[in-house]
This record gives sequence, structure tokens and C-alpha cells, in this order.
Amino acid sequence: MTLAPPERDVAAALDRAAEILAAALDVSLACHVNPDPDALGSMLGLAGYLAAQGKKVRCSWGAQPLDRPRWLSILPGHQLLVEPKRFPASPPVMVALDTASPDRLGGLAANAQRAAEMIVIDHHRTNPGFGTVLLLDPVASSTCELVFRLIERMGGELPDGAAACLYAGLLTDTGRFQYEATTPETLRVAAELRTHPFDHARMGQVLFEDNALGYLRVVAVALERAVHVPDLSLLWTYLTQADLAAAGITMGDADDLIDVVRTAREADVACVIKQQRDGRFKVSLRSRSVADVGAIALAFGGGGHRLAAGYTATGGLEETIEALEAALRG
Ligand SMILES: [Mn+2]
Repeated sequence: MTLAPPERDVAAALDRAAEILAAALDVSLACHVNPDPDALGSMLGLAGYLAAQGKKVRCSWGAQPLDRPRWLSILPGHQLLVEPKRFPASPPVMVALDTASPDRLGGLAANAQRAAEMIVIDHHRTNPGFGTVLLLDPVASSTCELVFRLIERMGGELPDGAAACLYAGLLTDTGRFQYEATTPETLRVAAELRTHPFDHARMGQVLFEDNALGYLRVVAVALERAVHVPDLSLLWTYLTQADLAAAGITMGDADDLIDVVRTAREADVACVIKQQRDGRFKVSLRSRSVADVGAIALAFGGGGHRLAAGYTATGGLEETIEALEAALRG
């Protein structure tokens, strides 16, 4: 069978990554800052597997100190995490997971530059390509799906804890196996992972049904002030640091707000603009099907997927929404 170039590249990169990791004795793994379960799950899943193969491994992301998410406790292997200052300055082999661009490595971007081998494993279409080995498959539902394929290629046992980590990334990046990117291959990988004993029902609860009451109050505020722009098929809202302070939550607690906003049938595009601690506004975008929000995010210096993307705006709130509306107008 002759594979089309992108598929051939993926197969070649899988081979090359497997070869390097099989020979390595010491592997340092990193994921993107402000990690989601796909980032942390793919990192800890691969690390757990490599540790079981007798390799020395450590994991981190480029935030000092590590801002550990609440749900981290359901991912076995979090004892493999080290603060970024304890990450090797020039790792012999480094792996970046779910990291759409070098700057998403935050404080570990310099370590990545000095790494002798830098394996990038990712599924973001907007990834510009970096590292010495680029294992990039935009068709993969999640980085965890790609890591599973890499582990299959390498052979040997997948520890139960590592399987649970990979399942967490599959579950969240596919919206519980709902999104467009969920393929028969995704479900095959999920089925393989579920042959391992871990409490997937509890995992779902921790990842999807564990909100602080303050978050629910913030959802009410955000929905109350949501603006519908019918001619652009857009529904947008925003949150400020003051809103969070009033509810006693952090912006990380409000990551899923966009998932409520995007359920409005009146809009193709959902947008949540969130003020960060440094005052800048982060824009999260979702599209039901028509708009390519990945292209819009990329134009504003961000990235993501066709139907889910984001970026950090340079201006104030009003300026940000005006620029977005102009981009949607095309
Ligand atoms: Mn991902």
C-alpha cells in the first residue's frame, strides 16, 4: 500500500521516535503550560510505560511553581512530576507532548532547544513543526491516541496506570467520544485501554462533574451577559478577574465555560473572552461546523483545531471583540 505523504510522514516519525526511545536510558518529558488531561495524560502515560521499560524518566511543564490541576490525582504516575527547575538543562532525549508550538513549552523552551534529540508528539494542525523528530498527526483525536500507537509500535507491557492516563486524554479531547475527530481508530485505542483495570466511571466524574459552586455562579454571570450577534451567527461572553474574585474561583476553574456557551443552537460560533491575571484577554473559540475558528485563531497568533481554537488578544475587551467580528465577517 502506498501511503499519502502525511500518513507516510506519521509512519516514519513513529518508527524514528520508537527507535530513539527504545535506545534511550534517560528521557525527560514535557507538555504544554496550563496542561489539560490530554497533555498531562499523554506525558504521564508515556512516562509510565518508559519507566516500566527500565528507563529513568521525569515529567514537567514550564511553569514555576507547577500549577497542578485538581484532577491530577486521578492520573496515576504524578509522582514522576518534577518542578521545571529540576528538569535537565540539556536533556539527551526530550519529548514534548500535545505542544502546538515551542512557546507553549513556557520555561522549558530553552531546555528543548538544547536537547540532543527532541521528539515532538502532537495532533494540532497548526503546529509549525519543531524538534528533531516530528510525530504530528492532525487526524488523531488526541495526543494520547498517538502515544498509544507509539507504545504499540515499541512493544512490551503498558502498565495499568499508564493506560488510565492515556484514556483520560482520549476522553476529554473527544468530548467523551463525541467530536468530529473521533474515528474507528480512536475507539479501537479506547477499547484496548479499557481492557486495563481502572475506574473509568470515577474518572469521568472527576473530569466532567466536579464543579465548585462558585464556578456555577460564574456561569450564571457569563450567560446573563452573553451577546448574540445573529448576522455572524456568534454568541460571545466574557469573564474578568473581578468576576472570579467575587465567586472565589480561579480562571482554571472556568475552563469549561465555553462548553456551556457553545450549546446555544442560535450560533455557529461560541466565544468566551477571559481576562488573565496579567490583564490580557484570552479568547476561546468553538465552531459547530461552518466557521474555521482554527484559521482565525492562527491569524491572531494562537492556534488549535478547525472547530476548537484559541489565542491571547493584544488589546482590551472591546477591541478584541471588534477584531474577532471583523475576522468572522471575512
Ligand atoms: Mn490534545
